[in-house]
Amino acid sequence: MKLTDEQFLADFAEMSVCGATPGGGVDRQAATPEDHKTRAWFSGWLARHGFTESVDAIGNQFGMCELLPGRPWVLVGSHLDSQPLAGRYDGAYGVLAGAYAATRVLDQITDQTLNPQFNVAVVNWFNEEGSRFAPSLMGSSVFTGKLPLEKALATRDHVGVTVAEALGGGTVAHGPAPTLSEVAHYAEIHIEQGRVLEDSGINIGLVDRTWAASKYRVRVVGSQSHTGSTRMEDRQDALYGASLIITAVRELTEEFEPGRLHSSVSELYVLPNSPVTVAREVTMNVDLRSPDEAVLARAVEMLAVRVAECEARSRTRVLVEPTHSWGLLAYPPAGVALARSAARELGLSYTEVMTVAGHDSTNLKDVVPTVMLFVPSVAGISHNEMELTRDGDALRGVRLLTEVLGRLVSGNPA
Ligand code: HGY
Ligand code: MN
Ligand code: MN
Repeated sequence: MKLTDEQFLADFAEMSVCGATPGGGVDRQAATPEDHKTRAWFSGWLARHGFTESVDAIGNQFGMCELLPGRPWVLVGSHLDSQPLAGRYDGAYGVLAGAYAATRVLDQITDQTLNPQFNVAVVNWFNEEGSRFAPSLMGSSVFTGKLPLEKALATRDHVGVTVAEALGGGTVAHGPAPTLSEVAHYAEIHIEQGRVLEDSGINIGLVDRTWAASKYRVRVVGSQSHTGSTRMEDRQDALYGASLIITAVRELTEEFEPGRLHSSVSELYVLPNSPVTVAREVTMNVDLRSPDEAVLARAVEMLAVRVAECEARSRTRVLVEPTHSWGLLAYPPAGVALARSAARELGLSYTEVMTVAGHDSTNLKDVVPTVMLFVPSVAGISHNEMELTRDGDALRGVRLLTEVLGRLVSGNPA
């Protein structure tokens, strides 16, 4: 039985029950019970639709269809984990779209309208979000050799649980998963998480470049004391020092033309976090992004100067540790050309776009011929329960991904 568009929407709604939140979103941070539940749902879906499941040592989940034993694989997918109190579409849409595209390509092979040159696998990359376990893009970073497996498995969440322990709570590595050297192509579709497509009324984004990103962990070390009795001039208030840095990070964007630098501090841990005790230590993140590497480098330099000023003013010690970064590498032009040709054939409107967010394809594109597609996000809202991609846009994306995947699997990009 061939899978219909209605079935896609029904499957998406059913999957979205896993980790559902009262406000209409999902909360499935990596390797939590909610993530394990979603993975188990996907595992059942793969089994019902004829895929063989395998899971590698970092928890990347593959649905494999080996058509030509020994031949390389075309991978298609995204991620099922989410941010806290997040939307239903970020990542999960791309995994289910990939599964449907793969199923439809397999139907074409069965019908003998497509002659495969490669094997096909759908992938759910582990911990793309990096909210519980930093850094983000963890599963695809291990897969592409950018992050050592042991380091990833030993990463702790903020209550001290390791990735290895959390994965063990519901995901057991099994089966021969594809490895990097066995992958011929990668394709991913994702919601835009911005509003370029919606504002211009265009169906599809052909992702040709990515913004660069630099992320840091910042520790502000002060001295614990009484909030009432300690003289102001004696205080070494870590939370005051952190608040000066938070303001400096935000105000850094005003030094550049609008849209050249995005900056944030979005995570804060305060010790001892008590109403009557001046904070002795604050740990927080800093996230800087730009479509221009020179702007990013300048912002990093300026931030170092401002952090030193905040440090002196608050009489604290500030330690800045880089945690994750990526450059402004382009997506392979051949993949963009293939996607453009496929969109044209299907009569879809399209435009080249930069991705501002990171994706698993950010990693894959550096080592494997990669195609990255966007569908519109209503009002550009993401990492929010209100995140929405309209059904028509979601279904158009599945059609395009099917066409792209079919061309990759047949070895015929034209
Ligand atoms: O953009 C990010 O940092 C995330 O990995 N999506
Ligand atoms: Mn995502
Ligand atoms: Mn995300």
